[in-house]
Amino acid sequence: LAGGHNAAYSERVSTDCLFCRIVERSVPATIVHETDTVLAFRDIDPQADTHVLVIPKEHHTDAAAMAVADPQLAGEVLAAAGEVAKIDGVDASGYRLVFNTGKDANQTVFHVHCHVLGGRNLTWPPG
Ligand code: DGP
Repeated sequence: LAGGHNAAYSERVSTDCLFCRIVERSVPATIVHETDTVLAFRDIDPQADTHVLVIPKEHHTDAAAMAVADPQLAGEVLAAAGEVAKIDGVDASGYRLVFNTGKDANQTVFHVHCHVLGGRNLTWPPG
């Protein structure tokens, strides 16, 4: 493995990962909420008045992989998404949580992130 790290280390931290760099503050982001295990920051290309990404600080590729590896952490990401909705004042009006997963969903960053979208009427089905 690159750098001689073992598999367990590689699952926690990916030096090639943009969102791991945001966690370590070497890439700037507008942070709206943080816990010991989770970070929430505004999307660089917002698709609604509220568009925040909630990520676990630990590197996992997608939502299912995170839930299998660490169910508690998956719950903490969802709880933080609820906190973000409260912070932005969209908890009462409603919001959408999205985990794009894989090619057909256009996942572009392979560090799991929950999109919190709100502040407008979100149409269904999504595109
Ligand atoms: P997805 O398609 O689900 O993988 O969404 C990735 C999102 O990440 C996309 O909405 C744009 C956002 N994004 C990409 N690069 C950056 C960045 O450097 N900073 C921030 N804040 N968001 C980013």
